[in-house]
Amino acid sequence: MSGKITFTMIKPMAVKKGFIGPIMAKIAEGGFRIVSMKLTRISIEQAQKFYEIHKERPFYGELTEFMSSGPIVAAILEKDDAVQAYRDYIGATNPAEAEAETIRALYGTNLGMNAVHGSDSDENAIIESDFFFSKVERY
Ligand code: FUP
Repeated sequence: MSGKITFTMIKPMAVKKGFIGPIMAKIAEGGFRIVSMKLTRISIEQAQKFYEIHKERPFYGELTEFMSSGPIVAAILEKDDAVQAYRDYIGATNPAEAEAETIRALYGTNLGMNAVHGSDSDENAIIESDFFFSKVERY
C-alpha cells in the first residue's frame, strides 16, 4: 500500500525569487495537506547528508552548494499516494521538460534550480521528514 506522506523543499532560488506564496498556494490547490512546515537553511554538511544518495554523481558538489546557499522551505505533505501524486504534480526534474502548469514548469529556473524537491519513495519520504521535523512538529 502506498503511503500518505511525502517531503518537499522549496529550493533557494525559488525562495529568492519570491515564489514561496505561489508555490504553497499551488500545493494547497493540489489537495496536499500541510503536516509540518518551516523556513530554514541547511549547512553544506547537512546538504551532503541529505543528498548522500547522489554522492557519486557529477552534479553532487554543485547541488549541495546550491541547496545550502540560502533559505529553503521544508514541509511534510499529506495526501493519498502522496509520493507519486506530488511527483506528478511538480513535473519532470528538468523544468524545460516538465508538463505545463506543474510546479517545476511554472517556478523552476533550470535543471539544478528546479524550484522544489519531492521524495522519490515512501521510504525516503520518512527519512527526509525525520531529517527536518521532530514528532511534536507534526500536526
Ligand atoms: P528528482 O527526483 O526529480 O528531484 O531528481 P533527481 O533525484 O534525479 O535529482 C535530484 C536533484 O539533483 C534535482 F532536483 C536537481 C539535481 N540534478 C542536477 O543538478 N543535475 C542533473 O543532471 C540531475 C539532477
